[in-house]
Amino acid sequence: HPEQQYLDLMRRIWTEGDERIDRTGVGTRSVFGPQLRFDLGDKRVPLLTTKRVFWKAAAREMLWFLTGETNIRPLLEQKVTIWTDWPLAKYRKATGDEISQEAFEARIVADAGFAAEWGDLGPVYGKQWVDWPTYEAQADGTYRSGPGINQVALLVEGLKSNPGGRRHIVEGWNVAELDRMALPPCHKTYQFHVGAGGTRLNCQLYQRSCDVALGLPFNLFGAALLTRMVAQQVGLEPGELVWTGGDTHLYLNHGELIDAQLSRVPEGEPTLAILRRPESIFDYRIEDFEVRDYVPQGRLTAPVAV
Ligand code: DHF
Ligand code: TMP
Repeated sequence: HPEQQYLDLMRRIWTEGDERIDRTGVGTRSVFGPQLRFDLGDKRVPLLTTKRVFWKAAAREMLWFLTGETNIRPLLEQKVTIWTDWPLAKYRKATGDEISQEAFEARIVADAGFAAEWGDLGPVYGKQWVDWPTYEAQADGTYRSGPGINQVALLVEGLKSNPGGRRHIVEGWNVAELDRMALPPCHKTYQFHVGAGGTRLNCQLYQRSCDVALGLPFNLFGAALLTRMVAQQVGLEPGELVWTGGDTHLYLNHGELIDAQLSRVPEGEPTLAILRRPESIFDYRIEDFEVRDYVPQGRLTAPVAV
């Protein structure tokens, strides 16, 4: 079963990983440079069955990236709370206000001014993907900002005009702006590749830092969804998703989830149907996606390290 790769990676990190104190202070066990491969043919999708994964939240996050948004407000309006912890920590630290997560989220949704001030993550994925900033030198030696670059639009155009290209990349790692991001991008580089005699679209994601228990299930589904959307837009069949991790870790306080998940056996093969072909890569809606044959085992939860 393709999911066995995920469980094997989890077991290897937990038993052989190098233990260290990480940025969050929680501590991790970590390995460097593992790889997972998933065949996306026949609508197969890497969606874990050994625990329930809220794939719609991952899909809504991916659609949010494609809008260029970096404020969590549109996510919260859709009840997606996976990004709340970071703005919330910043707000509490800056104001000393020990507001609850629920109250903070409600206020972001209700109050546009509050959202503008406290809900923005900085120039993260969405901004870099569709509006990478440029600078133009002026005659007097100063710089003025130029038009942003839409990497995703260029990707689609490039795959159509030059399928054999080796430069089909969407990059989140804008070195000049890292210090203004709530978190520097984890899933930082997506490279696309047309294979199988020009018929299939492959994608390799390089993820510099990976929380295997909480983040990776979302990241695999998100990357598969992106690949499917791009493939549909350029008229190719989905090929292979290759996932490569940098610092690939398990947090030391995730032991209960890990023990429970490693005692389970993958069951069934979920598929992802895209019900419509929108005009462009930027016109997909959540209703366009349907996951079929997904019968996950029970939910497993663990605290996220902030
Ligand atoms: N920091 C850390 N330490 N790990 C992460 O995975 C992570 N992911 C981020 C931002 N910072 C991060 C963005 N993505 C969850 C999943 C993905 C995600 C953030 C959080 C998460 O908490 N998942 C839970 C709850 C899902 C839900 O309520 O919808 C899960 O059980 O999958
Ligand atoms: P870091 O910036 O110190 O590497 O911390 C980021 C943490 O968030 C790390 O545990 C990896 C995790 N993460 C994911 O696994 N996937 C994601 O999509 C995001 C945003 C973060």
